[in-house]
Amino acid sequence: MTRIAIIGSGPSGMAQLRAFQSAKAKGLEIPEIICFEKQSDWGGQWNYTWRTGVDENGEPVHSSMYRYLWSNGPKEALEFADYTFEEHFKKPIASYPPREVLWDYIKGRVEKANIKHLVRFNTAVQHVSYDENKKKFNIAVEDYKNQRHYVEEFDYVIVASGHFSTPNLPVFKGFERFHGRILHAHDFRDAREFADKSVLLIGSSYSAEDIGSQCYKYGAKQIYSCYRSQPMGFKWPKNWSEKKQLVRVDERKAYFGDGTSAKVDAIILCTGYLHHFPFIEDKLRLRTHNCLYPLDLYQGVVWEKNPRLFYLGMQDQWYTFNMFDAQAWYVRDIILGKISLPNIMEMQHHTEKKHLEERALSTDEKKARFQGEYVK
Ligand code: FAD
Ligand code: NA7
Repeated sequence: MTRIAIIGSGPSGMAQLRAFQSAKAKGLEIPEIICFEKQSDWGGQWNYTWRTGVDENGEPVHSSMYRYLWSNGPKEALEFADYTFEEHFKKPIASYPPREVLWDYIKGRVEKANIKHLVRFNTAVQHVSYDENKKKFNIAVEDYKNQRHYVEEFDYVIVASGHFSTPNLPVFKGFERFHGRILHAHDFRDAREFADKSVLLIGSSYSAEDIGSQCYKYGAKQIYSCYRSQPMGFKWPKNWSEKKQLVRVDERKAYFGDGTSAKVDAIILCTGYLHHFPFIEDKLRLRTHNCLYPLDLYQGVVWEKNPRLFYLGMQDQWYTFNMFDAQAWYVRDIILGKISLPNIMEMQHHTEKKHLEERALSTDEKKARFQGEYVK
């Protein structure tokens, strides 16, 4: 029987499980599916943990979410087509729900579909390779619960391991001398730690905006944020000041590109994440920065050089859950033979064209619309 491995049971992996279950419910024969998940529950980023560093099994902690995180986009823009918020909560809810509410919603759909038994929890994928002769993938995993290492063969592999977990950690002059705490957004959990403190945020994207707002809300004395390319440019409260790029720090002070300096107690690097797939052999490994149309992935998901391998959710995300659904249903239909793919030259040509189109987008609105078109 054809065997499919899904790596990760976050929203993307869950979407893939649901896509196959939906075909099965309609009477189609589907391949054997096994989803490997290194955490003890599904939900990916939404499976919040107080931990930082390594988890109970010694694996890098996956979730970068923090205690009081609320949705940064309206729920209307991420609703599943086959499972509405109203169906789940049995009443209308606000547009920007807190983290726990969204986790509950994501889980509701897959619990209804009864597919949790397809996930092998506490099982980290350690190596993926492809055997050209057999035309099969070998996946080596560590099953932490049963203390067992094993290798299994698969016909298709779908990588849904996320890309907001491995911090991008630039270093600035003087960091080694600084007396306060330096951390990355990935390790930020609770803003109360910074009450009455002066906090410096490096970066000007989602994490800087939201973690800064959390610090403000929970009583930070003073907030500085600094940007490399573009300021966020919002109307800040009195105790939030936006500065040009950090140049250096000493024991207590930060020095900025505009010649000013400020005393700070803690520095939070909101400098984004790396696409990091140490468990995938080189010839199958996606290498990209955070963008809307990565190279090497036809239609954003098909590994062009071996179209039995797929990556879900690897784009920067204006859309999330419904984009993962569109990708998962598309991948399912390729595997079920309902969609055929063009040859590699045509796939590459198409991807390069879209990648260049993205580079020409000059505003956030254009970027959001570009991804909206992609999802359609
Ligand atoms: P993830 O959620 O990252 O899940 C990947 C899964 O793969 C995890 O369960 C992980 O344990 C597993 N995994 C990884 N490596 C392995 C391995 N080697 N072996 C086995 N399993 C593995 N989106 C929104 O829609 N709204 C928001 O408000 C929002 N806020 C965000 C805030 C933060 C701080 C971050 C970091 C992201 C936020 N997102 C938000 C985007 C978020 O990335 C998506 O909502 C979604 O979680 C992505 O789903 P995913 O399944 O692709 O990846
Ligand atoms: P993003 O959106 O990738 O943004 C990273 C930010 O970090 C961005 O402002 C970058 O500036 C900045 N950056 C990166 N490297 C540096 C250096 N070396 N110096 C200064 N600034 C730097 O990551 P986020 O964490 O904000 O968001 C990721 C996801 O988490 C997102 O989807 C949310 O849902 C939550 P740039 O503009 O490139 O100059």
